Amino acid sequence: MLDKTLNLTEVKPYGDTMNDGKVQLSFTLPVPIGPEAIEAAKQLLRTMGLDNPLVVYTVELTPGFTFFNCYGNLQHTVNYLSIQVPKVDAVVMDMAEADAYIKEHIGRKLVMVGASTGTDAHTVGIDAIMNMKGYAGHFGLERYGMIEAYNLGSQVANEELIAKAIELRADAILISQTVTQKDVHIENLTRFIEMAEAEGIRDRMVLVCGGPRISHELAKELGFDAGFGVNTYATDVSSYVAQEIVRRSTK
Ligand code: B12
Repeated sequence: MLDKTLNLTEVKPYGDTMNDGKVQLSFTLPVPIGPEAIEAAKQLLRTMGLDNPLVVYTVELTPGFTFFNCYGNLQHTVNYLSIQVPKVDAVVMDMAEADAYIKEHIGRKLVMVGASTGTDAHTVGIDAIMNMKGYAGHFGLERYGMIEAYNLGSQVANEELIAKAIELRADAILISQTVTQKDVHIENLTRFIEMAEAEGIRDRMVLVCGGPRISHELAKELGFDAGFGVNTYATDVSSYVAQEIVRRSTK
């Protein structure tokens, strides 16, 4: 709930009292532990715009490296009212509602094929969305009565995923990308879209990607229909895909 009595054009972090700007920060400096290290940390905090810098904890990680826990009062503010974030256009339904919606508006099971692609070996994200037991109290897509979910696992080549999606006549392809070092995810997702276009499935299937550094905005830029980041559940994906398929069929 938004506190409308605040000046939302100048929002600051909150700690003890409103607008005190209190921030906690941790970082490591490649210098030996000692008073000079603490002074260096304080100077950095001031440069970052933090008044009253306070180093509350230091520890030597290994000789020549010091870890810091610090507090300070942030001078900067943000204009909350000017913020516009591109968001996935869907009303989130729970599993029973999504199943009922698919039955009523589509009248058949939706087929969804997913994988963690390229060199990416992280499986927990795609499992959280697709596997029967799901994640954080939300069942995965395999549990849905009106969804046929195929989780191909990790390190799946784009070609393999596309071939399987064509074979299964999938309604949606779900890609997970966790490793983003040197923008490897951008490269891999871009190649996927190029292949999907070449195979003629770009507009036949709903293309979704997700991962800790994926936003809806980035996904759209790369040519996907939707993107999901952290704290996504199967309910978000099933609701979006079902409603998108209904939207497309009524166009
Ligand atoms: C577990 C783990 C591993 C395990 C993976 C085991 C497995 N079976 O998955 C192992 C040890 C194998 C591993 C290896 C590596 N890892 Co690792 N790993 C992690 C760790 C600790 C947790 C990731 C995780 O499981 N998160 C939990 C899930 C539930 O969250 P999630 O993935 O974000 O998923 C959610 C959303 O993003 C979204 N989502 C995700 N996918 C999808 C897909 C769709 C379609 C949708 C809709 C939504 C969606 O929904 C999910 C649920 O809400 C993270 C650090 C961290 N704490 O996050 C590092 C981390 C991801 N790993 C990292 C790295 C660098 C590596 C290695 C390169 C390390 C190395 N040098 O060898 C290798 C890469 C291996 C490879 N080829 O991919 C970095 C990535 C940094 C970056 N920016 O790229 C991290 C962030 C650690 C770090 N701080 O450096 N890793």
